[in-house]
Order: sequence, then structure tokens, then C-alpha cells
Amino acid sequence: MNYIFSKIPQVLSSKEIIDKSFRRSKKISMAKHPDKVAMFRNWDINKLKSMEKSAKETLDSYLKKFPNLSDLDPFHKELVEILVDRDKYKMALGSIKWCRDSIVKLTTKTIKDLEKTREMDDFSKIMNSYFGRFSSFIDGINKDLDYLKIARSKLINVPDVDPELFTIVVAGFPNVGKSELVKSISSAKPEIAPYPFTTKGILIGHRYFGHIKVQIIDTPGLLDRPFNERNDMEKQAILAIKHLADIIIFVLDPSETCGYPMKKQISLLEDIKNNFQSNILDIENKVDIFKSDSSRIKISAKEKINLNELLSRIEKIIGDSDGK
Ligand SMILES: Nc1nc2c(ncn2[C@@H]2O[C@H](COP(=O)(O)OP(=O)(O)O)[C@@H](O)[C@H]2O)c(=O)[nH]1
Ligand SMILES: [Mg+2]
Repeated sequence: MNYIFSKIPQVLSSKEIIDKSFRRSKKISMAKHPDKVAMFRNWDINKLKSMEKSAKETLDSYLKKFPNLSDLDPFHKELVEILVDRDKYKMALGSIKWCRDSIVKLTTKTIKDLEKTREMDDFSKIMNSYFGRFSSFIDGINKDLDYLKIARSKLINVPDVDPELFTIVVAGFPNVGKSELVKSISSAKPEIAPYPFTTKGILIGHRYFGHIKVQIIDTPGLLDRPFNERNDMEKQAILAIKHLADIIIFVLDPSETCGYPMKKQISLLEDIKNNFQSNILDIENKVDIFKSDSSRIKISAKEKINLNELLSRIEKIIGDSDGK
């Protein structure tokens, strides 16, 4: 199941959910009926149904839009588990579900109770008891709602990349031309999506190779520094990319105008080779200003030199891996 993290809804507090439900039920008007008792009873039943509907809609939207850890693909699961406390998160969603189910049961039972009597006095007793229990069910999940509020503020930054697509991840030191490359080989204009752990956001472009749709992503701040300079959270964020990357294009800048000597760049390449099982394709960029005598594919992302050689190499790797 694919969740859209950027569409996780705002979370209300218990008090807000209760107030909203009462406000809605107060708007219900009485419908005419020849039997006065039935008229009042139907009015009360409609109020209950409206309260139930309001609470259910709110809680259901959380259950539907907050990702369920066990449905997630490995990439998103890894990211979510860095950002939220797994147990608290699961408990919170579990409590929300329990509360929703309890309200549905309570409403059904209360309607039956109303139907069993013709005493108007009983109606108000039954209704008051419903209001009390309804509120206490929702009050009971206040802590869980608070936790979901915190979770949302973190999960909203999880990128909406499609884990099902064949994925090329671009790596290399800053300023070697990674973003330029994504732009030059993506057919549409790449989008910038937020990404936790970096302030810059990741760049996502798409391109068809034959009939296979491929996503090409640049992850600034992640695969652009040696692994031993990473904190644990960054290491785990890098691990998440492991699940995603079918091919890693490692961009080298032998002109060294990026500010990093080739020796350092090669050592990062070795780091990545040691840590990833993906196909790694190392290429040299900025051939318009400097051409080394290595055997690597040499391109200029900016001047669009020799991109076809790179693209056909990628196409071959995709073909060899059957598109995934
Ligand atoms: N001469 C030359 N400059 C390039 C080329 N590709 C990128 N650049 C320049 O290198 C700088 C860094 O590029 P950018 O794509 O932002 O690098 P990133 O940090 O790896 O994403 C920019 O000023 C680009 O214009 C290229 O093929 N030739
Ligand atoms: Mg960049």
C-alpha cells in the first residue's frame, strides 16, 4: 500500500473532537411525526448518529492516512522508524481504532435502548449517559492524539517517492554536478520533495527507458560525504536508500572545481561500493572543462555532452535486471 506522507491530516485534540461532534448534533432538527414519543425518540437517535458520524469520520481519516508500519515498503519503513517511536506509534493507532469501534458499539446499543422505552424521562437519562461515555472514550485517547500530532510533524517530511519504480540514485561530493545531471536526463522538470535529515530536499525526476518508467533522484546531504563522518540517524537514512536504489550513479569531478580532490572522491566511491549492493556506475562529469585519461564514461551534464552513452549504459543495466 502506498501512503502519501504529505497528505497526513492535522490531528485534533480530544476536546476539539468532542466539541465538533456536539456542535454538529445540535444542528439536527426535529422531524414531524404523528406520535409525539416517536418524534422525540427519532430526534435523539438522529443526534446520536450525527455524533457517531462526526467522531468516526475524524478517527477514520487518521487510521487511513497515517501509514501502518506493516504495510510499508522497506524504504519508507526504515525512514519512519527513524522518525517515530515504533511502539508508541503503533499503540497510538491501536487506541484510536479501539476508540472508534467503542463509539460505534455504544451508539448501536444506545439506539436499541431508546427503542425499548416510551418514557420520555428515560430518553434524557439514556442520552446523558451516552454523552458522558462518548466524551470519556474520546478523552481517553488524548495522549495518543498528542503523539500522532508529533508523529505527523515528522512524517510530513518523508518524501513521496514511489518505491515500486526502478530507481536511480545519484551520489557524489557536493558541486560535482549531481543536480545538473538529474535535470539533464529527466524528461519532465524534476520536483523537489522534502526529506528529513537534510535541509535541502531531494530532487526527483522521471524518464522512460523503453516502456519502463524510472525515477532518478538526487539526495543532497546523504551520499556526499564519507560514512565515518555520519551520525547514527544519517547512517540509517542512508540504509533506507539501500532499499530504494537499483542503480547508483556516482558522479566524479576530475576537474576538481567542486573543491574536493579526486583522491577523496574515489575514497567515497569505495565507501559506497562497500555499503551498497546496487549496481554502481561511476562516471566523470565536466568533460567540457577537463578530460581525464580514465576509462570511465565522460559527460558534461551542463553542456549535454555524451549523455547518450550514459543513457544507453543505464538502459542495458535495466534490461539485464528485467526492469527490477
Ligand atoms: N563546466 C561544467 N560545470 C558543471 C557541469 N555540471 C555541473 N556544473 C556546475 O557545477 C556546479 C555544481 O552543480 P550541481 O549540479 O549543483 O552540483 P551538486 O551539488 O552535485 O548537485 C554548478 O555551478 C554547475 O553549473 C558540467 O558538466 N560542466
Ligand atoms: Mg545538488
